[in-house]
Amino acid sequence: MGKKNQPLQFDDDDDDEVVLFGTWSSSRCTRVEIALKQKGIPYRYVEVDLQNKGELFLSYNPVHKAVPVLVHNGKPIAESLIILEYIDEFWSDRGPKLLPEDPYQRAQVRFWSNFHDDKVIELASIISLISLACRARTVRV
Ligand SMILES: N[C@@H](CCC(=O)N[C@@H](CS)C(=O)NCC(=O)O)C(=O)O
Repeated sequence: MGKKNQPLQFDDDDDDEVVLFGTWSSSRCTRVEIALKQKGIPYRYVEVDLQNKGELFLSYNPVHKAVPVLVHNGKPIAESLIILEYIDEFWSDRGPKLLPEDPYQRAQVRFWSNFHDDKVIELASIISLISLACRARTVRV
């Protein structure tokens, strides 16, 4: 399972080296962790400091510079929903299917994934801004 904060080393003898670059507060990273755990895929977790992204991390996601990034045998995959599809396709014979077979049910899963990304994350950002503002006010009083 996830081995947090261990140095990043690739093992030449291991055919399936899986490293997840994430941030503890990101639900997009959590959904990738849940998928890896559901499938029973061992992985190493690297916590990324979003205020100080290292060169290695930036080289894995130079376009968006965002977590999560899954590095599978040295090959990076970015964007949480694309990572989930990759996990489901590459390890199709392991654990439960992440996407159901039925097209209507697949559409439902995609609808709620988009809802999470468009609405829930936006709402969470607003709540955390309000809570920061409240905390600043409390300190001043
Ligand atoms: N569409 C992307 C969004 C990724 C994203 O925005 N990640 C945030 C954390 S939740 C991030 O790393 N932001 C970069 C930053 O704050 O500098 C996905 O689903 O993976």
